[in-house]
Amino acid sequence: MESHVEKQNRDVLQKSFEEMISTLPKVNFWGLPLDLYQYQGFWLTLPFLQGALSAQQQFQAQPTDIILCSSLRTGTTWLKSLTFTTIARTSYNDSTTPLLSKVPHDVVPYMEFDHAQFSTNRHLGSPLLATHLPYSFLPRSIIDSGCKLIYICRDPKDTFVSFYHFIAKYSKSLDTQIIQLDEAFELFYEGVSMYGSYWDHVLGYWKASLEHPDKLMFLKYEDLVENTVLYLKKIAEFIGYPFSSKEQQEGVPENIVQMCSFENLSGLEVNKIGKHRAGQGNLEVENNIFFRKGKVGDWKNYLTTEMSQRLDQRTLQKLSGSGLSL
Ligand code: PAP
Repeated sequence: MESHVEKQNRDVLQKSFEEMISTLPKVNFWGLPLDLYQYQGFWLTLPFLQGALSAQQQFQAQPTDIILCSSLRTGTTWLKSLTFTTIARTSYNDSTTPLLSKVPHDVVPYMEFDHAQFSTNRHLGSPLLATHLPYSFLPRSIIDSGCKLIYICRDPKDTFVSFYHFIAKYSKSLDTQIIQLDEAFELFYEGVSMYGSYWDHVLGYWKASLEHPDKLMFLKYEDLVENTVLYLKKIAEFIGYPFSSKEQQEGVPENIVQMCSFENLSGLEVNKIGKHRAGQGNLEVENNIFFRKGKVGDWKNYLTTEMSQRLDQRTLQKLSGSGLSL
C-alpha cells in the first residue's frame, strides 16, 4: 500500500516529468491518436516515456535479477516464455504452468510499467523482468547491480513488417486507421518508430554485450528459430539455471521448446481470446496480437525489392564497423 509521503513524492516527480516532456520534440505516431516524443535520441509514446523516466529515478535492481531486453516485435514474447519455463521448471509442469492461463507478458512483467512507479510493489519471488528501454536509458542500478541481461533482436525487415501489422491491428481497437505501409516504411527508415531508431537500439546493446559478455547475452531471433534447443541451453547456462546431464537425457530442453513453440502458445485459449492490460485504456491489447506468423523472411510478402534493398543498405550503413550483421 502506497503511503501518503510516497504518493506526494510520486506527484512531484510526475509534475517534473510533465514539465520536461512538454519541451521535447514530438511528431504524430503513424496516424494513431498518439504522439512520439524524442528523448535522448529515441522516439517514445507518452506512457512509455513516463515509465522510462520513472524507472530511471526509482527502479532498484537486485544482483539476482534477469532482465529480458528488446525493441518491439523482435521475439520478446517467445524469450519470456522460454526463460520463464526454464527458471520455473521444477515448480511447474506442462499442465500447471501459468502460461496456460496468462499471456507471457503477464508472466514476466515490464520493469518500466510494473515496477518503476512504486518502490514497494517489487515481487521478489521471480528474478525475471523485461524492458524495451534502450541500453542508454537503463536505470543506473541495473548496471551497478551486475544482474544479467539478455537482448533479442531481429532482421530489421521482418521487425518492420511485424511492427506495422501490430500497429495496424492495434489501431482498429482505437477505431482509427494508420498510414499506408510505404509511408510507415519511410518513417521507420528514418528512425521514427517506437524506440526508434531501431538500429540505434540494437547497437546500444550490441556494444554493451562486447564490453560485458558475462553480463549481457546478445541473441538474434533468426538464430533462435534455427536452433532453438541449442540457444535455450545457452540461455539456461548464462542465467545460472543450466540443464543437468540427466535433464538433457530426459529431453527437458526439447520439452520446454515444444511448450513455448509458436504453434503451442498461439493455440492456447488464453492467447486466442484473452486481453493484456485489460481496462487500462490505450494500453489494452488482445493477447492474439503477440502471435502473428512467427516466421523468418515474411517481409518478402510485403516489401518491394527496392524497399528491401534500401533497408538492407541502411542496416549495412548503420552497423558498419560494429562487427554486427543483421
Ligand atoms: P511485442 O513487442 O509485441 O511483445 P514480440 O514478442 O517481441 O512482440 O515479437 C512478436 C513476433 O514474435 C511476432 O512475429 P511476426 O509478426 O513476424 O509473426 C510473433 O508472431 C513472434 N512470436 C510470438 N511468439 C512466438 C514463438 N513462441 N515463437 C516464435 N515466434 C513467436
